[in-house]
Amino acid sequence: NSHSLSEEEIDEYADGTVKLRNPNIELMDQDILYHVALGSESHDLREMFGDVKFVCMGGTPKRMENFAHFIMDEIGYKLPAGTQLQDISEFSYRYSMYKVGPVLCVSHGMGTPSISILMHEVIKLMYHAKCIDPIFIRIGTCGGIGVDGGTVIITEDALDGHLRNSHEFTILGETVHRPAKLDKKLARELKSLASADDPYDTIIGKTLCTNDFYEGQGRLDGAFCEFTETDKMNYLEKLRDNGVVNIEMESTIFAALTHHAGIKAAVVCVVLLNRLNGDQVNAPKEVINEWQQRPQILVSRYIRKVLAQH
Ligand code: R2B
Ligand code: URA
Repeated sequence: NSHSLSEEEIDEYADGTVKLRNPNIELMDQDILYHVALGSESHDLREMFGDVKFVCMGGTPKRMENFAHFIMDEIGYKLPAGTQLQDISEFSYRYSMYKVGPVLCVSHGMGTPSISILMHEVIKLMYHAKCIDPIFIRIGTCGGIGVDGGTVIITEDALDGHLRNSHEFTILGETVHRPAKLDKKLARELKSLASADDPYDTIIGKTLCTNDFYEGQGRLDGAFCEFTETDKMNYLEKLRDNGVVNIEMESTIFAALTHHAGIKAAVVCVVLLNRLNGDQVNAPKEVINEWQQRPQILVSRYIRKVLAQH
């Protein structure tokens, strides 16, 4: 019939493996994933990564190492006798990567350029390894807008600095926009796994993605500031009126690249401070460390639920 399929419907017809929307790759003798210290000929990527179902990424190497140990306990995964968890990308000196059975834990650094490089290589890794329907989840930190520190936020829509639900690329000197779409169903499912017993809130809302932590997020405490506190508050209130509940620095590119690759994705961040009350991140280190486990706990509930269904 003349009914045309939406992009979501077309995804369901795929065999689940990650398709590369780049014809050049299969014509190459080898593909070196330089920044994660892997290669399609130097490593048997299918053997090493073919069973990956979840790709969890977060900013820092340490947090992702902690998550790898945590998820190992949670899913009851046993490393082969006599082996230890290893940073697969150790010798890139750029990112760290740990594999715990079906869960790949990768650090992505701060901001768009850093996570963008990593995502090109991890999406190609999924392709070379022939992974079936991998789900990507970013586990991060953020500033809240009218939301207290310790709250967990699942991103509903990722907005750029102009409040557009897309990511702006500059390619060959041209501006290109790609939709920053996350999987709404996945977001709702994650939200449903928040427990009434959790001693903190888990909410869904819009996320602003910026290219800077200081002036770019309306902070008064950077090395420079050429706006007033009133300008700042007007801006934050405008964000809030548009449904924005948090600010971080990777969600639009993360959403745009996963969507472009046909990969289901979600962003789950913990709030480090309520930006309506200040700019400095001044919660004690132990408190922040505990807060950073909260997105991991939610994602682990999701992973366990999915694994239990198979
Ligand atoms: C959240 O925290 C980092 C800045 O402190 C940045 O990577 C982000 O998105
Ligand atoms: N990460 C951000 O990008 N902004 C904050 O305010 C806190 C963490």
